Amino acid sequence: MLGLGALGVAAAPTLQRGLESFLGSAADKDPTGLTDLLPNGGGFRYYSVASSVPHRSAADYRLTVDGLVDRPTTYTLPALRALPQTRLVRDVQCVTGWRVPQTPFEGVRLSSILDAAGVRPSAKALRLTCFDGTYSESLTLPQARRADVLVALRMQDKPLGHTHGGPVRLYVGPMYFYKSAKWLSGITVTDRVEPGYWENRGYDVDAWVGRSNGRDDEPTH
Ligand SMILES: Nc1nc2c(c(=O)[nH]1)N[C@H]1C(S)=C(S)[C@@H](COP(=O)(O)O)O[C@H]1N2
Ligand SMILES: [Mo]
Repeated sequence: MLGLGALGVAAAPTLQRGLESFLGSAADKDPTGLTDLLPNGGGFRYYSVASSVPHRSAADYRLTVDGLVDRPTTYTLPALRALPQTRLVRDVQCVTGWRVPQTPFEGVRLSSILDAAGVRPSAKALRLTCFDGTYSESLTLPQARRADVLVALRMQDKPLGHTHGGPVRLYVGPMYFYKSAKWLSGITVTDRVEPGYWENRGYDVDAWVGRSNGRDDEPTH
């Protein structure tokens, strides 16, 4: 009882603040799971909203594709490696401000995984889940089918290490880095967008870099 009461008191001022000040304080305090600068991380920061994340080896990793598809599929890591690989080099941009220029990512286009599964006509979106047991993300089908969205197996021309979400993470090139779910374990095709972890906490579902989360970097004419 005492614990619940204390929680209520602590939560009230937070709820009274609007989204803008939430996002403002987000930029200051960087609440999106930052724990530390990675040693030799080349500017990357380590993020995890889960306090500990199990390791998945090349032998025990699985990615399931299910939901509104004709052919639900489970991929092993060798199966993903055997598919055609696409390499993209873009700037990584976290919504809290840090940026890593020209970072190579390599993996299987999400669109080809969706085509192989046979997406049903009623489908509208994807729910992405992670083997940390906590994080989730979402994409609309048109977003997921873009050529710059990958199921990534490599980053910086190396196999994805555990800290960066290995062995497999999502890579959403045109969006803020929170869309790029680490430790990817599930792709479920759904009939509507189900907001992900940070989106349930005030961040934009459509997270285009420079055109979301209170930013509008379009040049004025
Ligand atoms: N599973 C999971 N994926 C995640 C996150 C997380 O906490 N858990 N954080 C996101 C955020 S906010 C960022 S900026 C990037 C950070 O990726 P990095 O740890 O490889 O730098 O991962 C994104 N994907
Ligand atoms: Mo982030």
